[in-house]
Amino acid sequence: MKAGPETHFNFNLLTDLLSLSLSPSCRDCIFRGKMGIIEKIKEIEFEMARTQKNKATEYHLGQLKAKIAKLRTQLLEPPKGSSGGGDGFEVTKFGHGRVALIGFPSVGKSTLLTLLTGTHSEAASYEFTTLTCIPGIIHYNDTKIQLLDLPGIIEGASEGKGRGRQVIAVAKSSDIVLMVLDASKSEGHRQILTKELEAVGLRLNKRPPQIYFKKKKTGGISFNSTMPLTHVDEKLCYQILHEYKIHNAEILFREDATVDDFIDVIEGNRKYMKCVYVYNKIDVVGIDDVDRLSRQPNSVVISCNLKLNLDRLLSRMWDEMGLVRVYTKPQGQQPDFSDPVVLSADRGGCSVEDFCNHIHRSLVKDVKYVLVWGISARHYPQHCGLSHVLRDEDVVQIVKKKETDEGGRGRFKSHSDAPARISDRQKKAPLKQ
Ligand SMILES: Nc1nc2c(ncn2[C@@H]2O[C@H](COP(=O)(O)OP(=O)(O)OP(=O)(O)O)[C@@H](O)[C@H]2O)c(=O)[nH]1
Ligand SMILES: [Mg+2]
Repeated sequence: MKAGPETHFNFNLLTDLLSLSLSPSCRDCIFRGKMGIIEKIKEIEFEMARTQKNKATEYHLGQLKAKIAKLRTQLLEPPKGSSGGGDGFEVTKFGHGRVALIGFPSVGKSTLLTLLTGTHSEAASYEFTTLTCIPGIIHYNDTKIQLLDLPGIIEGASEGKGRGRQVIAVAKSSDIVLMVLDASKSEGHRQILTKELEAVGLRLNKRPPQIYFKKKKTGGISFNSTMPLTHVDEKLCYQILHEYKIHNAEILFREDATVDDFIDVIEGNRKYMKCVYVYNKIDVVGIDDVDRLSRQPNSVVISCNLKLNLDRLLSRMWDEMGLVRVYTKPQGQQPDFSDPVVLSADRGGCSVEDFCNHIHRSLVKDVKYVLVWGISARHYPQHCGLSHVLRDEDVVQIVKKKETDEGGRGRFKSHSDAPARISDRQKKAPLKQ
């Protein structure tokens, strides 16, 4: 295998590299390749910091942002010719949702996991107590939610410091992130962690930008917007597209988006996730601080040692996950409230069709209509079709098609019982003379 200095790879630690069964010269090449990209990013960041922000430098800054986004994507790409595996924390998905605990070392992630799930995870006052991913299960509202305790991450995690990249990869695979912060430490930690997660394409508590973007084969670039744009203009977009070597595309801005939003849309690999900021250790700070922290957006204050506010944390987590429990009701019987079908918008959708598919793939074609009781119904029971969107705690009874429903009745039947091939039909007895 020949690897030039530009080879991209996603191994995180130098130790990972040393454990590879590659020749020393090859390892050296890969290492230099990665360092090359990180250095290039640093150089561009330095140039951006030096450049004054004004109308004249706007286009230049936009181009630099696009360059950084491209390099970051390169950094995340698996090495050519490999399966992209590497040494990650593989934990099988279990339950109806997955929640990852992300935070600096020694903020109380393992203590929280032990409290919420009953699964023991080593907790100690020294940093980096946890070295791998430890899963636990929260039983909440008739559902099972997988909670993952992860090693602490530090600044520079997105570039591979510590085991940062593996940790962030697990965070990406989860449904929501609980960012655990130490209430007694600097508030800057929240920004640092958010920046680290943003650097690898995670967007916390944001919705995808309302920009339509489609690459084309010919026809040049068509640029349109449904409202006046204050952050970008046509020329800036052209320059960014030029940076990506895109010369034919259709673009429609449906909101007053920023340059970063536009780059996110071009890159197309961003993950938009909900995040709850959990301030732990409120037992060691004053009541004023607790009050201030609890008023920050998407924040919950807790204390693991005193078991304060944990029920609030669970209910907040539940709300953010948006799980929809649907109970089934067999015809003529009471609903089965013990075992709900759990749906969610992120995992396949919440329509009646998704509900049927959840029970069995072949069910949808047999459904005539469903009867729905609950918040989503206008009156009880409501006759609904497959496209009806269900809400949490709805009760559903499926009414199946009957034989006669398929092909009409009596002489309107679309298919008779007669055999399809004429040769198979029985001849009528000849009329008597
Ligand atoms: N005062 C106080 N200390 C706490 C609280 N929760 C946890 N701790 C302490 O914080 C220290 C670190 O807790 P851990 O649960 O190991 O923290 P961690 O985030 O898992 O740390 P790493 O695994 O190293 O990343 C332990 O000594 C805990 O006793 C709390 O609510 N209040
Ligand atoms: Mg831990």
